[in-house]
Amino acid sequence: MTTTVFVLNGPNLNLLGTREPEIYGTTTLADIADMAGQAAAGLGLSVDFRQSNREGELVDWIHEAAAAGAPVILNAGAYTHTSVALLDAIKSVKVPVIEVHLSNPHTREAFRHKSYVGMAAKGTIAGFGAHSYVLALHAVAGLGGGLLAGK
Ligand code: CA2
Repeated sequence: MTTTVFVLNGPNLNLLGTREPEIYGTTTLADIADMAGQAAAGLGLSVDFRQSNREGELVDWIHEAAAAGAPVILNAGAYTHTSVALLDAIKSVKVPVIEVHLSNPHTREAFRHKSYVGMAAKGTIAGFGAHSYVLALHAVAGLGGGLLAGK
């Protein structure tokens, strides 16, 4: 059976490719969804790719992934740096959650250096643009048979 990976994207990422190309590039979120789908297929995985501007919806989707036994790749956008609710959600589930970022928050403003997501994530991939998502899928594939055995 193919493992489905939930790829969850937070606020404003729907605007990718339209503004701040010097930071985030010109790739759109739809482009990233395509790239992720292709990379996943090559790894024997499938992706359920979503975006929301609402914190609670991201929390609900983490719960949904856990109920489905699906690993999560999460770019929580700015909620990364503010959301105790996302931290608690990640801590509450046994499926692995991998934090991804397009940019490297540690080379940016000080307020981006703290990650609530990273406090509970299995690991973090940041700074490789859209390719961060592909690298995260490789990380999920590398978890192999232990995938559902807990974090
Ligand atoms: O580098 C990343 O992936 C971030 O998660 C992106 C977030 C930022 O708050 C994090 O610190 C790092 C921002 C996403 C906003 O995306 C935009 C896209 C186009 C135009 C404006 C914002």
